[in-house]
Amino acid sequence: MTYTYLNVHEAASLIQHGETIGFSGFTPAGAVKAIPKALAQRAREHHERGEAFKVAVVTGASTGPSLDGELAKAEAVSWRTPYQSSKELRQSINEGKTRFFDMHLSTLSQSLRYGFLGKMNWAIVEACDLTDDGEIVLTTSVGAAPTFCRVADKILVELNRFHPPALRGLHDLYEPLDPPHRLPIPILKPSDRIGSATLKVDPRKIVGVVETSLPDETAGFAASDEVTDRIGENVAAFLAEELRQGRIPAEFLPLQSGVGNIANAVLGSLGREKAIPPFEMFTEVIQDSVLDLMRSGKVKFATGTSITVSSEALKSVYEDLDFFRPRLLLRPQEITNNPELVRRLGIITINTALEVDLFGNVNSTHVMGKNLMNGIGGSGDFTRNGYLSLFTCPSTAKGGKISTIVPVVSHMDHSEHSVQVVVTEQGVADLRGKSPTERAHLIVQNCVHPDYREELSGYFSKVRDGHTPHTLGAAYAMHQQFLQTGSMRGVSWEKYF
Ligand code: 0RQ
Repeated sequence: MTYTYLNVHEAASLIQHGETIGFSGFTPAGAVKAIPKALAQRAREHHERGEAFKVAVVTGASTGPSLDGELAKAEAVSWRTPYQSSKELRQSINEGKTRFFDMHLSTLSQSLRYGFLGKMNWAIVEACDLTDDGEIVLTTSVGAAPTFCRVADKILVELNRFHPPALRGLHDLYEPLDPPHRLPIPILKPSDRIGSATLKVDPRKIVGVVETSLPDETAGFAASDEVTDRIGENVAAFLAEELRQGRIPAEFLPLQSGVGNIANAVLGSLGREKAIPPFEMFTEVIQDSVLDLMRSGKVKFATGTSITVSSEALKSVYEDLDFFRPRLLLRPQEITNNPELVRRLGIITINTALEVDLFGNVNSTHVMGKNLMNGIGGSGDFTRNGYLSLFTCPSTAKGGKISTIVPVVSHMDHSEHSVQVVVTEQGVADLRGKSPTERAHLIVQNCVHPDYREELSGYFSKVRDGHTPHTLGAAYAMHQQFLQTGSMRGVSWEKYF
C-alpha cells in the first residue's frame, strides 16, 4: 500500500477537539515531536477565534517539551495520563486546568484494552522505518505504542530520519491476551525474546505519514555531587554486604533503577563496587550510566522500554550498533514493568522518594501532599513486586529547609508493606523484619540529617500509643511549619503534647 505523505499542519488538521490521542514516547525518547507542536498551534488558532480546542493525551510516561510542554502552553490538554514531568503541564494540572490521573505504568495498556479509559481516536507514533504492508520500526522507546496502534481508530506516523532503520531488531514487542485468556509471559531471563521486532498494523489504518529528522529532546543529567555520591556508595555497600551474607545469590540479580540524578549516581557507584559482579538490568529507562557500565563490562545486558540518553550518547550507540545490539532490548512497558516478571526474575528495585516517614511509607509524587511532581511512574510496579525494594533520597531538600524524613508522609504511594530499605546520604535503614517502632528508631538513627535528628526523635519520644505510634494533631506539624515559615527546622513539640 502507498501511504499519504502529509506536511505537519495537514496532519494536525485531521485531529478534532475532544479526541483522545495515544502518542508514542516514554520519557522524551521516541516521543512524537512535530505533530504535537503543530497541534498546539492549531489549538491556539481555535482559541483566538473563541472556539474550544482540547484533546486528551495518553503516552507511555513523560515526553519532551514539543509534546507536553507545547500542548500545555497552548492550554490544549483536557486530560492526561499516566505520567508527566513537564513544568508547564505540571502547573496546569496543579491549577486544576488539566485533569490528570496517575497510573502504575504497567497497567496502562490493559486499561486501554479493557475500555477503562474510553475510546482512543488516534495513535501517533514515531518510527525509523515503515514498510508498505504496515510494519513499523519504532525508535528509542516502545512504551505503550503497540497498544495505542491496536485500539486507536486511525494512525499517524512520524517517520524520523534522525534514527537509522538499522534499529530494526532492537525491539521485542509482545502484547498479552486479556483475561480469561491470558497466559504466563514466557520470559525466564532478562534477555529472552518473546515477540516481534516490528509493530505490525493494518496499513489501511495509517492515514498519513509525516517525515521529520529530529533528535530526542532528552535533557542531560546533573553531574553527581557529594550527596548523590554518598547515596550511591551507601546503596552499593549495602548490596555488596547482602551478597556476602548470601541473601543475594552469588551471580547477583537483575537490577531496576529509577530515573533522575540520584538514580544515575547510584548506578555509577554500583559500577565502581568491586564486590558486585557484572549484572543484568531489567528496568524501565536505560540511561547514560548504563551505557558506560556496558562498555566497562559491568552491565552485561539491559532490557527496558526506553533508551533515555543524551544525543551524544545516542550517536555513540548508533556508531557502535554491533556492540550494543546483543546487549540492549526494548519492550513494551506492560512487559518491562510487569508484576509477574518482576517477581519471577527477582528484581532488585531502586527508586527515589520525595519523602519517607518514620515507618517506611513513601511519597514519590506530591509536594506537601498536594502538588503533583511527576507521578508514580513505574516505582509501584517494581517496589511492590521486587526481590528487594530500596528507596533512596537525600535527607534534606530545598537547601536543608525540608527534612525528607517526616513523622507521617503527606501523601502515600508505597506503603510500609512494600518498602524494605531506605537509603539517604546519612546511611541505610534496613526495615525487613522490623516492627513500626523499631523502624522509626532505625530511620532516625541512620537516615535523618543531623539537623533534624533531635526534632524527629523528640516527636517519636512523645508518641507512645498503639502499634504504629503517632499523634494525629502533631504528625504534620513539620509540614505545617514549612508552609507557614518556609522551614521545617526547630518545631517545638510542647504545644502539641
Ligand atoms: O526540586 O528540581 O526544584 O530542585 O524535588 O528532586 O532530589 O533532584 O531527585 O530528580 O531523582 O526526582 C521523586 C521526583 C525525585 C522522581 C522524584 C524536590 C527537589 C527537586 C527533584 P528542584 P531530586 P530526582 C521509574 C521510577 C516517581 C517515579 C519513579 C520521581 C525535585 O524520582 O518522579 O520513581 N519519582 N519512577 O528539591 C519538596 C520534598 C522534596 C522536594 C525533593 N520532600 N519536598 N520538594 N524535592 N524532595 C522511572 C519512571 O517511572 C519513568
